[in-house]
Amino acid sequence: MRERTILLITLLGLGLLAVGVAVVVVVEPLPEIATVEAQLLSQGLKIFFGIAAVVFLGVEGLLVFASVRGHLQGKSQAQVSSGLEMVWIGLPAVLVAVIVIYSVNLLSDIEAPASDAMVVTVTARQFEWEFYYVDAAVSSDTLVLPVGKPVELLFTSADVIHSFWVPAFGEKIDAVPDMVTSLTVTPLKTGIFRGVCAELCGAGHETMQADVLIQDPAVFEAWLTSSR
Ligand SMILES: [Cu+2]
Repeated sequence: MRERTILLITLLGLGLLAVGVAVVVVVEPLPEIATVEAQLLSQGLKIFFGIAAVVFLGVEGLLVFASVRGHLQGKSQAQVSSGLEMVWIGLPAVLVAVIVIYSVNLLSDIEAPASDAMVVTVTARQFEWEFYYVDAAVSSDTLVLPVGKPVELLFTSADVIHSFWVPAFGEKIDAVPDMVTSLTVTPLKTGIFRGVCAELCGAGHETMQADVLIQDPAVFEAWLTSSR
């Protein structure tokens, strides 16, 4: 009986490990990934979902196992050893500590400002965005970015609170009057990525698109020069 229990728990553990790895490999939490930061975020989310799947299935599995075994043995009440108590207090504590340390590191990687970043100031107003390329002194109503170069976007608002959200960036940031908020992005691939204002900002809010055009560096430089 004891050997069978050990075998069962070992099989359960291996099965859970397989589920965790499958979740991490298969489930893609973001709809699309256009930046290095979104890729880091996606990796983090996959690991959290993998851990959550293992914990959920493990706890439910043990619950069913204990209920069935207790029922078969005719016990109406569980008897708990203090060793087992230590395990179910200690294991979650270690797990949460690991997740906290990993999250803090991940967040500081994502938010780390790049020293060679191109600076673009963004002014939001009802119901449009204005992008200003500081070094080139160029204004644009569309955000155009080159692949591979880190960009620091500095947001403010001319009227009410708006929110810049491009799902493929994995991040969302508010544009607030009299305040500057920042977002660093490093584009990974070319394309047009849909974006919107994600804060209800008035009777034209739904028209406030924020699409981003990511181009090859040479094409971007040509655009920037021709916009001067
Ligand atoms: Cu808005």
